[in-house]
Amino acid sequence: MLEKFDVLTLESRDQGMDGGDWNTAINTYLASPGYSNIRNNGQAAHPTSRFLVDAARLGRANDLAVMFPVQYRQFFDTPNLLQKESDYYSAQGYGTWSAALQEALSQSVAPKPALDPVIRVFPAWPTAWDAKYKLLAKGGFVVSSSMASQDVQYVEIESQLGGTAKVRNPWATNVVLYRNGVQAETLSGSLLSFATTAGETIVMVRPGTTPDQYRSSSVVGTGAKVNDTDSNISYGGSSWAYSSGRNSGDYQADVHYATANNDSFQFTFTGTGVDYVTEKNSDMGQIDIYIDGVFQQTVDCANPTRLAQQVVYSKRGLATGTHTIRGVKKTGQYMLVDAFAPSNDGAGGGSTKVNDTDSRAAYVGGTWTYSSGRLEGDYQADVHYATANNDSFQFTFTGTGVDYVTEKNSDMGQIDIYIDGVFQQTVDCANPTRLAQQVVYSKRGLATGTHTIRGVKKTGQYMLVDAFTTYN
Ligand SMILES: [Ca+2]
Ligand SMILES: [Ca+2]
Repeated sequence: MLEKFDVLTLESRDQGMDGGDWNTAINTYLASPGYSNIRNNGQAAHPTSRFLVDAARLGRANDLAVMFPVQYRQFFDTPNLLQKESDYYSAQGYGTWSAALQEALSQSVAPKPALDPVIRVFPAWPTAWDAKYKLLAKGGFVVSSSMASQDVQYVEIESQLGGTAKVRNPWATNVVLYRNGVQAETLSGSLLSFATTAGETIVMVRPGTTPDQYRSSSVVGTGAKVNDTDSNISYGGSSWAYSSGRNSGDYQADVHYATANNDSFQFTFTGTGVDYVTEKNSDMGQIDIYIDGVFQQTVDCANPTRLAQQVVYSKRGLATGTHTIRGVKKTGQYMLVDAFAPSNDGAGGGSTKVNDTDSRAAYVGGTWTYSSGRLEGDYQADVHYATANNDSFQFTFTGTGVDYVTEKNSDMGQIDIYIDGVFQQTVDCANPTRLAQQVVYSKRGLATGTHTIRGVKKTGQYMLVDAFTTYN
């Protein structure tokens, strides 16, 4: 597709061919509504907006560090992630979303029309985000590269058609080429050019490093699935086996499985949430789940028939940072790991925690009581609680998402949750032990504006409200 900045690119700038137009392009970008709305005000644009593609073409990595999380909220409004457009569902936004991701990760752009394209790795990728990719570039070059700790580790080019490859040097050093695994020439300069033959694989590294040392660089994504083969997953115990080429619908057709109780898995991720993805079947059973070493709950993977890619446990609302999820096999013949999906909901940027005492929270019914100075770990040490079924709370907020934060305990039960008056689901706050500041319900992807979340007590002795977290 022709982009707005196909005739004025990072290569036009770096090869001195922009004729002074680069500054005009940047000024136009900075003056655009997309910049003020998405970048400065945290308001997501329509899913089909190409503004993030423009930002990537202009090399605006720092802007995209803000805008990718803002715009991603547009894809959370339905369980299947399709975009709801009043009377139909659309997948169109994924095209522009993925185009922006690709342009941030990898570009092959010419300085001017009719000149040769130049491959650039991570031209607009936020440097704080470790990433690894493989994407097709112009000229039949399949490019892969990895960024870890703000450092481009290597560049690999698979030449499908042969011909000359031009690459913008991602380092300020010379570059050593390995051709089909064998060390070859060393190149210097900012713009690298070298011949390739069809079918040849060329790996580029800095002097003093080798391609092999980067083979296992880890990927920690946000929202994307991480397969069970990832190096950030460790399998504890002696009964683990790996099964690939499965026809059960698993992610990448493979799983790890254990047969001994107390064998365990652990996945380390960076983000604010995680999904554990596995199969359910009649020969599977219970798994104890821990987050950061703290027991959360026992999940049950038993089901009369086999179901693939089941999210049997989700955690949200963690502090931004590195966390672990651990599962311990308790019952059943098998425990499986298919994949994980670490997520980042933007907490810490554009999220606000609101205490249960806020004036926007309304408590309806005759049994509501306020309890303060609690020692249970509640937010600001207080909660509101009700004891009668059908008593309800309602919280009105402005934003695109909300978390309902409460306690879980053995004397708590089910709550029906409504958003803007529409029933969403029944959540269950029952747990053998008391757990504070639990996100029992999350909503994302609402249209920017004013919304309400309402909870109606259905079962249990108590229904509590500790806090809400709102998202811009
Ligand atoms: Ca898998
Ligand atoms: Ca509170």
